[in-house]
Amino acid sequence: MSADRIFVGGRVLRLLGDSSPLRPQSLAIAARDGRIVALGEEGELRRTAPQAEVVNLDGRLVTPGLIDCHTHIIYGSHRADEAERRLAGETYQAIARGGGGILRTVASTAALDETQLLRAALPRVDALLAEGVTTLEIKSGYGLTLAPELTVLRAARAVATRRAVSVSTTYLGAHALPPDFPGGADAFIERLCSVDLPAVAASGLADAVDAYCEGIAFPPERLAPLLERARALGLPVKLHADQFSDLQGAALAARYGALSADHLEYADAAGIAALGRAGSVAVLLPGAYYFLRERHPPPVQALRAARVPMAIATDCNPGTSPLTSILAAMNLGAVLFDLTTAECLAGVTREAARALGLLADRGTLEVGKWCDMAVWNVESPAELVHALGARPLHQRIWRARSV
Ligand code: DI6
Ligand code: FE
Repeated sequence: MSADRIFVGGRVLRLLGDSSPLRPQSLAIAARDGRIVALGEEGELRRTAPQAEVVNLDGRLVTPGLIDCHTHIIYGSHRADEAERRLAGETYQAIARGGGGILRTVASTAALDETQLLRAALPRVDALLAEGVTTLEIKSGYGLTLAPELTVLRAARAVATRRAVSVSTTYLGAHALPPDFPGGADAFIERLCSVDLPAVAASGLADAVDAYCEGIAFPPERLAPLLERARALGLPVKLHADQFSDLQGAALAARYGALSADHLEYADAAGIAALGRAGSVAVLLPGAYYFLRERHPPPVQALRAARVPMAIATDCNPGTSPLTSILAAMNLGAVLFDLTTAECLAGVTREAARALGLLADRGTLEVGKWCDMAVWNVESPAELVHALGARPLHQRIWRARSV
């Protein structure tokens, strides 16, 4: 198939999976209609498509476009005051039980309509795009009940109409128990299974379903029916699992063939083995770990041994991870979780795509995938990881267009 655009002169990291250590290749990349149609030697690609537009990358390092596979970027207001209270000695869990936490953001989110939510989120989205992000996952969850959840999901979808980025949406209805819900947690989950989840599925506004399996949220036995219902409705599942204690969230996620289990600080050996067998991705969220001053890092060595793929994401949310830098997330992953440069880079490309069920389409530079790329002003891949506050992006390419 003849190309309409050829990117030449790049030192390309394809992130194919055999990429440790990372060694850039001098490769030209030909695209047509936004997808990669060939990778190879410049002269050869030019000969096969003499009419194609040629873009010279001048020897720069090229990676797949970065993917932030876990964010809650649509929300009402900040909670910086709660961060101050935590530093003064209160715990995240105590603040949440006292009416702060997720429920406070639910209230500030309900105060905004879809347009206002989108407007509030766009500066955060722009910060990620300025670092080479070309695909962004956005969870609902600060709507909580059906109508506001649909509003949040619509605002999430609208991001992709306002910016050159792909958005993958996740319904997180089981994020917190609405105060005074008649019948309590059992009745709430029953309502999600019978009404909210089917309505969200029918709306087409969600690409996956997530749930918050946590002491301050829902225990695994309550969430099992919800994950089962999601699968029956044809939606893949994800799970916030084992962040503050070992609730056997990893095993629950694996049982439902989850695309990913996220956090995993306290996941045990059986849970990790189950994730390995299920092919689920471990999404590590070092921003939340850092902001909460946690001391118990996720079992990275055991995840490696069990061959569980590891992704890294910002978890951008106002409570536990007000982080809008995927490069900082990579650095925190390296410094706090001992991840290698290759793991950090794969964690925001190939494995992040896998965590969204989108690996067939993106996450590596291969024929047939979207031509989503980040072009960097750095010599070596390690510079992308081992810096904070640098602005190394030269150019973001989304679907073969420089944006
Ligand atoms: N994701 C979440 O949704 C929660 N933690 C996490 O990693 C809670 C976020 C919040 O406190 O608002
Ligand atoms: Fe989260």
